Amino acid sequence: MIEEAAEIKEVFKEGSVGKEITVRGWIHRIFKVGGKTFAWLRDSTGIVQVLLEKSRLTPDEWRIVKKLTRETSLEVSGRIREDARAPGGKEILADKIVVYGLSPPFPIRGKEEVEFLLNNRHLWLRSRRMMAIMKVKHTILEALREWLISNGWWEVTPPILTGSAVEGGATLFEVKYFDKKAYLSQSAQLYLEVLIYTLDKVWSLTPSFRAEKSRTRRHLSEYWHLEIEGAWHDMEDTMKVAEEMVAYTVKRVLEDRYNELAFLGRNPEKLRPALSTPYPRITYDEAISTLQRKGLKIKWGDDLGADEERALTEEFDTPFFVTHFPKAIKAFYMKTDSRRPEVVLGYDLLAPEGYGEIIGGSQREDSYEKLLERIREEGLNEEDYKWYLDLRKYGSVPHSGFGLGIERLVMWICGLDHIRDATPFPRWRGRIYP
Ligand code: NSS
Repeated sequence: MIEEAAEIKEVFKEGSVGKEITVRGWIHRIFKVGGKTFAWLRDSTGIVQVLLEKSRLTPDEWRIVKKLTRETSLEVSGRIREDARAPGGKEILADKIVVYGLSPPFPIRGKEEVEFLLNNRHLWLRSRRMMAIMKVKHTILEALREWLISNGWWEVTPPILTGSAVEGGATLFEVKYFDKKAYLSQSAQLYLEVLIYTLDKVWSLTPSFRAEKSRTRRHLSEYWHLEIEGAWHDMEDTMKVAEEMVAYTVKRVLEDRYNELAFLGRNPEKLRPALSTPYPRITYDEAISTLQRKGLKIKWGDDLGADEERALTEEFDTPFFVTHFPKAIKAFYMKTDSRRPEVVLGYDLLAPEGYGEIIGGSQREDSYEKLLERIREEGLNEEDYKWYLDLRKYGSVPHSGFGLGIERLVMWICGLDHIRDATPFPRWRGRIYP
């Protein structure tokens, strides 16, 4: 077993000055002045300055100190003392060091182009920027789970290998499955719809795959998808779930990750309006009039693209819903509005400041005949959806659900201008390294 060491954050606790401590991590920065070497040591909890002096170390240790480089991993023991110039105002005066892995010159120095950093992603992930984003993402996932579990939603585990499309054939990834064809899941929705007959209110967090042809700032080909499905829930019921869950998540991030947001250059205060619910709701019809008023070329029946969404977000400083889209631009499973059969009981939740859609949801068609009709209209293979239709045959219930793109949420909360940094190993339009 490897002996225990303290976390670097311990150095900065009150009353730590004068105490002996052993910490370990990687050298984040190093500079040598005269007979002294200053190494900033990094672990996941912080960065501490370590002062290495010849007089306090053995000749063997000092020989190693002279070879120390950035990203070398090491363990240091010494006394904590105050130093106004050190990060956090304290440093460790080293009495002992053990080097684990000496690093040759680190390829990333600080002024590299995006492409270079992507090609060295496995090393760039050690940066404080990526660390901050990953910590925010952790807190987002923690808060979402917390909210769902404390509100009585059951976590379930749908498959990734699937036999049919949920969100249309255009973005399906096909895989060879023994002597058959299968697909990578675009959404767990159809499986969650099965499971509400057992558990009423279910949710899952899974990877979803979309073979998006275009390269945009907000599309990945693999992303983390949080989905919920509730029996006895109409559209409005799940909109409430969406806004409460998002508001709680923002609250938790502001409580726990304020410093990370600030480090990322995100103004945390811009998120504060999102703490108040309900979020505004506008219909698709209203969205179209607003866009036309703003001079965009769009007519009733067109889908809202990134530009249209961005223009709408200028109207709000919180997330907001757009509801009742035309049936023709939405998925086959959405229930139509009985008062207006040309629109569906579907909604998107858009994040402000230009971010746009983070959630897509709807009430589901619960009539066997109507669903069958929609499947035929869309030219889908009836045989593939036989089991899905059965759900409307054996004790159908009104039900609704939604899917939230985790990286979209991370992007907005962190204020990122590209979705790729919302995930450590981004995949988009053919890119699969490392
Ligand atoms: O296509 S969605 O709008 N809706 C569904 O997949 C439903 N079947 C979910 C459900 O009701 N259970 O995708 C849901 C969300 C969408 O709002 C985005 O936030 C995210 O998934 N999404 C993506 N994120 C990143 N990259 C891509 N390509 C992407 N596509 C959707």
